[in-house]
Amino acid sequence: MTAADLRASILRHLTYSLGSDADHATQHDWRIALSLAVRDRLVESWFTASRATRAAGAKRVYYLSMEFLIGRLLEDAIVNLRLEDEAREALNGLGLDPVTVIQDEPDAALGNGGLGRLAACFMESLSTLCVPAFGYGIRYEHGLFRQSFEEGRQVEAPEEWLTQYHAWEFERRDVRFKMCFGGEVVEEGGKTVWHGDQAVMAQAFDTPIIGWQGRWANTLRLWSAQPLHGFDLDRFNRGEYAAAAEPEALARTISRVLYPDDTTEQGKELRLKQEYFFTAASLRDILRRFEAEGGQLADLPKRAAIQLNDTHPAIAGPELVRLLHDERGMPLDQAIATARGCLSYTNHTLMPEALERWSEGLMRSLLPRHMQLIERIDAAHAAEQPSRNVSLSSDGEVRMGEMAFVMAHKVNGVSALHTDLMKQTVFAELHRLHPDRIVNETNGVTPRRWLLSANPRLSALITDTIGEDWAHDLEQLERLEPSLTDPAFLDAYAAAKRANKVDLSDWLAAEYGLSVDPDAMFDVQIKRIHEYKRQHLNILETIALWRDIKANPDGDWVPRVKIFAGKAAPGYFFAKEIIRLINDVATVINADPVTNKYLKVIFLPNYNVSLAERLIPAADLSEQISTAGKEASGTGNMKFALNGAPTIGTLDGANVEIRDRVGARNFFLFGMNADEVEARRAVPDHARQAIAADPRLSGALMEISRGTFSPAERHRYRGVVANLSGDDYFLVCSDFTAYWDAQRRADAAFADADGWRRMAACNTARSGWFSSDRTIRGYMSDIWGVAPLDP
Ligand code: NBG
Repeated sequence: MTAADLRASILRHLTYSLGSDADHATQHDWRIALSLAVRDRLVESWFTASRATRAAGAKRVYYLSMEFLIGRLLEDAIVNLRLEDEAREALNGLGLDPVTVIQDEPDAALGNGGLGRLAACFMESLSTLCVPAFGYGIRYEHGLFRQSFEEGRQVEAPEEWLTQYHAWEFERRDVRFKMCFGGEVVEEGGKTVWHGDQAVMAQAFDTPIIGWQGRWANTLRLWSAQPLHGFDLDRFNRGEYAAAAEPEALARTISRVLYPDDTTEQGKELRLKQEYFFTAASLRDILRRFEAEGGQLADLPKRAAIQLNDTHPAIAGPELVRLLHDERGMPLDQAIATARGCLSYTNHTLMPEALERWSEGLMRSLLPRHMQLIERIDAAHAAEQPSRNVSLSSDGEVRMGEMAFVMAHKVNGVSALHTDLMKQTVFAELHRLHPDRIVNETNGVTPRRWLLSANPRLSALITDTIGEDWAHDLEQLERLEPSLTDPAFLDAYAAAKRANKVDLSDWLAAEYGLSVDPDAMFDVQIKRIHEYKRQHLNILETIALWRDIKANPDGDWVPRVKIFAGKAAPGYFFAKEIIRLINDVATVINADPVTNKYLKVIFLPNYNVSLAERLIPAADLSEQISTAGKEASGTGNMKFALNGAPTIGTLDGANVEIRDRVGARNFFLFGMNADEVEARRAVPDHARQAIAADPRLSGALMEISRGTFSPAERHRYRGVVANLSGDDYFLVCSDFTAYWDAQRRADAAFADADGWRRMAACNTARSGWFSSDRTIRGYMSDIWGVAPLDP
């Protein structure tokens, strides 16, 4: 396709799809017209892919996930279709600025954090690798809330991404399933039948996800909840307008909002309904497709690999058994074995509060047949494993992690350390019974979005140096190794980073009126706000540094800009306190004329995928400072390393594997490891001891206590200080001194400009293994048993 073809197509869509006249078209109109023109190109690959899959009778991957944090799609599609030059030329020719048009797209935030973004990276890699796959999830009307600050406090507003026309999706009015809840289970003619008493319709919306070079596209199928019948005309005619619309409003509630929390349960009943709704609709769709293609039920595992992304879709176990046994007459044992042959489960966290449990009472009232089947599955497992010491429900609760484990043929962790800890802790007993079931698949990120399109300058340098195959074969980055001692390469590498930092500085100035020095170290911590991720460790170190600079303003300080971004769950009080504290500290430090040229603190609002794409290429230092044993993997850590920001971090999650690959000299390690964390926690008074031993730490805590950052309300952070100097479960104080020392090592390293650029470039050259293409290949061979197709 030439630029002229694309331009013609844009104009055609502007006129005939949007009914808009070029003379009066808005930015939004042009963006939609461009999106539709690009979408036309990808539909061809989409059809080719599904024809090839049917012709080969190939096994498909079904990725069930409550979250797909896809972000913007237009640029991804343009890059993967290799239309960058054509799009730029066509838009310029129409008098439009390509960057502004692309940035006009809302960021689809249908996820909370790492788990949802991983699902989006996986979808892109599955298409890149030409693996037949569907992603299944929920088409939330409101994605993750929009965050702003009022006097430093987080304020949440609904995300309205769907108020704009969503150009990428196709509504499938013919793909609708009736989903039931509640009711009763009866025996009818020797069969067990569940009669639900509430029902909603699950309506499919499809978004094609295009892979590298447009060779293949898979479908992201999101379910929207709709009423079975329109509205109540009788009531409407009686003038009861609100009541007439009630059934519709109730039905739609199910796909209204994404639960803004990745660690605790909320709105229990509605959440369980959401889980069942999308899981059951997806299974119905999978079986319909399988039967339409003439498959014999016993062969289902040969044709369908169903991946459960965390426990949210774990109800798939009993539901699939129900569909096979109750609805299709397969004997129960065989139904369990068949379901297990299809299902596999990824665990994404060991945090106890995130391992879902549902009260048996709620389960019985919402999903009465499933509760019976869970008991049958448990009994069958007990019969197979007489020495078992674990059951699917206890203390009146159904344990979804155990259930997913028992119903899966493979269970995976997301980094080497996390997988080991799974075996030793939460799944120790089940691992003893099924020693071959747990496998590791260390996470990865798609290099197309996270390097090629997010960082065009570095990408161009890499392509100039080793050719362009790295974009789909990231381990080729190793071939940069000889250039790591080439001054010309390192100069160009440093120039690309500096230009990215200038871009970010300009944007910070334009958007927020902040002025930062692009030659300072950009030290970045961006992720959900959570105590285990320890943003408060970072801010304590910032306060201590500020005090040291103040005490010795003529010292040889390395200028730093501390950048934070991230959302706290609305109900997570302590995390919101941390946000407010960072904002308060920023206000005081940024206004200090003595320290100003050395230290700035910025908390950017409304962190999302697009903001990450802007920050990561400009970062110098990547903060990955979780309490060891708590971060399952991390994927931001990989994006930073790939973009040449060395990590300051603990031996946690995938940090361990990143350090092994980039080399210990190119990673600022500090702190206790997972075993030491457990031992330290057993020391009574560990926090007080740590505070007494480090005057910098006690000084920083003292500033907070005395109200330096909250002059109008001196005791504002009493709770934070009490937590840190008391229980300090996440061992912020005990790791503080080691963290401080690591930061000073980072300063010294940064002051040596040549050494630093080599270290940064080493991170890029040695991070090729962290591609989600590699992760997907691992799932294909270890879990799914699927092969790529050749379109
Ligand atoms: C998150 C972990 C991260 C991990 C991602 C993706 C949840 C429940 N877990 O460490 O906290 O990288 O999953 O695996 O979101």
